[in-house]
Amino acid sequence: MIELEINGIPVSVEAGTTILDAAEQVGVKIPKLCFHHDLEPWAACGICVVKAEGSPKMLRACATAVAPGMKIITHDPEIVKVRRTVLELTLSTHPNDCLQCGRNGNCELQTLAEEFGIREVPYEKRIAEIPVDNSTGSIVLNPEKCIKCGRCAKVCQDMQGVWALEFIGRGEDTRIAPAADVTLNESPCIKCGQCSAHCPVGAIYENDQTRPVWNALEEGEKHCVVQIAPAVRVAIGEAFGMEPGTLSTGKLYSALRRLGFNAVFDTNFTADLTILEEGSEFVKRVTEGGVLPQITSCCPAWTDYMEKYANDFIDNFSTAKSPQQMLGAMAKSYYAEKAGVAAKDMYVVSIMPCTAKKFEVSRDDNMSSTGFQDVDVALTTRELARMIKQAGIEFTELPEEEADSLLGEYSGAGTIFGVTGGVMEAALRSAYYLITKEDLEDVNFIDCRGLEGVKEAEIDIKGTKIRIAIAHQMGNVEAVLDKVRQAKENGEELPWHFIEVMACRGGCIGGGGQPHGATDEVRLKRTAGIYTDDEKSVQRCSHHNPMITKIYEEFLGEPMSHKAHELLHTGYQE
Ligand code: HC0
Ligand code: SF4
Repeated sequence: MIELEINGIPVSVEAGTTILDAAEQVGVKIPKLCFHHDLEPWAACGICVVKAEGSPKMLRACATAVAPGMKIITHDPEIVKVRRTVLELTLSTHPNDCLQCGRNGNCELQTLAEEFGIREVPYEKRIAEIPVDNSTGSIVLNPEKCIKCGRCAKVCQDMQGVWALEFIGRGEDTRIAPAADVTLNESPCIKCGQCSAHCPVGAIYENDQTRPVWNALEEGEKHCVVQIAPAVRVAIGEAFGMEPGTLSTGKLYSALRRLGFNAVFDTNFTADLTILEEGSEFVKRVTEGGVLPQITSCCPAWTDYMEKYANDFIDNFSTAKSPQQMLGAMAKSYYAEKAGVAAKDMYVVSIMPCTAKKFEVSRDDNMSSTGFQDVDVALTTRELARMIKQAGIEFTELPEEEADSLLGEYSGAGTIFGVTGGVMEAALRSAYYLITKEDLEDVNFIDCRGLEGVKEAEIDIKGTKIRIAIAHQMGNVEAVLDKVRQAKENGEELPWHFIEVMACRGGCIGGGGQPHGATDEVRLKRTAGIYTDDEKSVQRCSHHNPMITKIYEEFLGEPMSHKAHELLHTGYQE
């Protein structure tokens, strides 16, 4: 342990701890802009400067490790003056249109300007005039607002391994853009939205589609139904001051009814349906000698990545649509029939923790046999939080309601889709039954859980050994794919039979459309909320969801039936 003093307070921390983290441990907050706990520090902005006794120059707290006996001063008039200058210079190249900004109220620059009492900026205002890029339909890049902190590029390169964003230009003209200055849609971007989740200001944000949803609700011409994704329920509370991980499912159902939706459904229901389809597909591949390893396809950023960069795995991809798409297809067929509404008059909205889901709804291959796009609009958790506020709904005071039963009842297996390893764990719970016709005594697959980048396990299903891998955070995925490629090339035994991939760290709970401020601490709290939901569920396995049984009996026939294929399966671009 290293002993030091911060503002005269003795502190003892592990070797390698930065001054910034050591200060946080004694309740001293050092301002930061380019630094984010997910990323390696690179000391770009200079706002975190501190003094160390005996050091001739100020140190950057984010990138300087503590040393024994250090005496650090984090705040004095001279330090505050330096920080103010950093802020004033940043503000001199930043527009003053906070009132119309998507980050109004939770912008890190705005907060600092308020804390420092900035009332005027003594430097000439120089705003870059570069057009807004909304080419992806998922995320919007507004270069005017960029403060060149570099977080977005770092997250895209280091965490996601995508390299869609980088610094281009020199000197004053340096800016963040896709390489070669193409549009985002022409770039390698996979629309995961992690850049928007890490941007401290309003330079990259979700494509706000709340207007068309308001219009549909106001006009009342369409039968509007809504679904909520697994991970939304443990994060939306944060937008209303609740602790990360607070389970808000019942309040969400009430809020959506108050917004005017005709029916409130749950994506967890179709997560259960996905397991029956994808689990049966897996069992078929294993028992009948299909292409292995089977790879999950429900994360649209991962699907985009595979189609662009890992096309050799196209036959490994599960053909099961994602739960979001399945719910749309079931709403416009089974539910529409029951409700006596024509599919053309249905308007399906989904609330997702994800920006790439906006892209998924418009993929051509998700035009189902209903003849209509499965889901009309996908909103992020952040967009729904704004709609709830606009409607004057006090979210924390809402009563707990139930979802509409036809497409709303779910098992614990459905809810754990929201965390890394959850789709695999849910699939294993049912694959065991599908292979043995017996139920597991213990449904908890602990090896599937946690934030380790790649998790592996071997499961013995009454003599059939199934090897699985789970990867999350896009940058961790290539190594897994390479291992499969190598085994194939060398004619060796495949390392795994089944692989789950989620593009975001922690799975969907860490999605690019979730409330800002996710760190591993927050991700773990959201994850705990999901497992609580699983544990308190009456049914823990998808095949025990009574509404799933009913839907097969009444409508789909059996998993992988012709009808199920038409409605619930898809294909990928060569
Ligand atoms: Fe997910 Fe999903 S679990 S991708 O992370 O499979 O976005 O929450 O809705 O569709 O269910 C996101 C979350 C979903 C889908 C489900 C899957
Ligand atoms: Fe990179 Fe994801 Fe942002 Fe695209 S959405 S620029 S892939 S971080």
